[in-house]
Amino acid sequence: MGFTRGFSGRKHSERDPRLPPGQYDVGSDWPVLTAEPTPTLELSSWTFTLDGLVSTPRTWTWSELQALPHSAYDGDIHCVTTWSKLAMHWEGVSLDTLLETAGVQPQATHILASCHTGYTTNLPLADVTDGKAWVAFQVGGEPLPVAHGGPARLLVPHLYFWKSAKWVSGLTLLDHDEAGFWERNGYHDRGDPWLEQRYQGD
Ligand SMILES: Nc1nc2c(c(=O)[nH]1)N[C@H]1C(S)=C(S)[C@@H](COP(=O)(O)O)O[C@H]1N2
Ligand SMILES: [Mo]
Repeated sequence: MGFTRGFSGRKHSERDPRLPPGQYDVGSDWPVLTAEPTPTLELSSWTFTLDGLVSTPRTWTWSELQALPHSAYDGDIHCVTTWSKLAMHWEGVSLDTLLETAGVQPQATHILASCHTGYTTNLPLADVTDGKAWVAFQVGGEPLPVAHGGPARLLVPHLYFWKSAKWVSGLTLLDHDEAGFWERNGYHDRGDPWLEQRYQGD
């Protein structure tokens, strides 16, 4: 309550503690940022594949993915162009579940995420394990809209949102780092919003 806040001495200008430095709250808006044409993907032919340094390369169909345990993310997302969207509710399948099924080889250190559209983004394996990343297909209790990556996208909310590849088609596990689309074009390799890792050299 603003009333209580006033008495506890908080200033009106105080930033929402959920906003990383340099970010603003978009409120109920949700900007769409897409570099490539938006695809139309049929659920009947949709797949998600884990390959590279896994014990068993695996491909899931839409119904196979849906049959796995779902898990939720309640929290915020942060775009490098300075907007953040707070208190979202997402559902999907944890990447832990998928990686466990495929079996991660011990040499694997990084992943390169691919999309049905050709977009790519790279991440350290440690940033997509231990409950930090999802293949997400619902937001706010509704199917993920196509413009936002539906039917399914990668969701890695603790990093800038360019890491959350829309229309994700799979991850390749690697023993080295391989730059993705924006990372080759000047964006930071890791993209931690709390450290303002926006561009190479930040
Ligand atoms: N396939 C694909 N995924 C993408 C992008 C893109 O251009 N293509 N843009 C990224 C960027 S820069 C951001 S900020 C978010 C935007 O997601 P939104 O359009 O759902 O807000 O998607 C990320 N994932
Ligand atoms: Mo972005």
